[in-house]
Amino acid sequence: MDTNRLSKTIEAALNAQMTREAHASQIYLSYACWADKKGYGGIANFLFRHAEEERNHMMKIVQYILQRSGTVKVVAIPAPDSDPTNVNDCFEKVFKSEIENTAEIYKVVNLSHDERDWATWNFMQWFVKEQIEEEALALKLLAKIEIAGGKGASGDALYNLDRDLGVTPDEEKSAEDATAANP
Ligand code: OFO
Repeated sequence: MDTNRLSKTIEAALNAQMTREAHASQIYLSYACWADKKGYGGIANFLFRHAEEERNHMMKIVQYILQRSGTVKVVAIPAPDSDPTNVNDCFEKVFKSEIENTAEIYKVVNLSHDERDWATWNFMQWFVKEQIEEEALALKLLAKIEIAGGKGASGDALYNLDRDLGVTPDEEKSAEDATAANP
């Protein structure tokens, strides 16, 4: 008896997304190591924490595939791109990577919709919401570096930015939780 509750197409798409989340984790890990080596301890701390978050995203998909009695295929993770050239470049790369990941998540959502696989569609909504927050967080990074001087950020501005990011929370507040008193 076939107990797999996932179609072959959905199973393959979920496996691919699982590897993409692992790839995202490696990207954050490599940028964190780059930042640490440059002496940006706060930025490194922020990126190390985010590498962990992406790893958690990967695990959610692993668990979901298993829960649906599908097969998880653990494959090689593509290497991250080259190191950033400066902090501005680092944050731009982070934003680009999140946008690309959102596009891939939407593809899985579309597929599950096409197949009327509402369990997977529902599961993927967590990721859709998470990406709103992740993109907002990445945009915040870009805004901060812009204030600190963009590509030319240095001295006190960069020092303060680095210190700030060391204590920046992992999660961005969701717009859904906003109220007039607490926007
Ligand atoms: Fe930053 O993304 Fe996972 O989902």
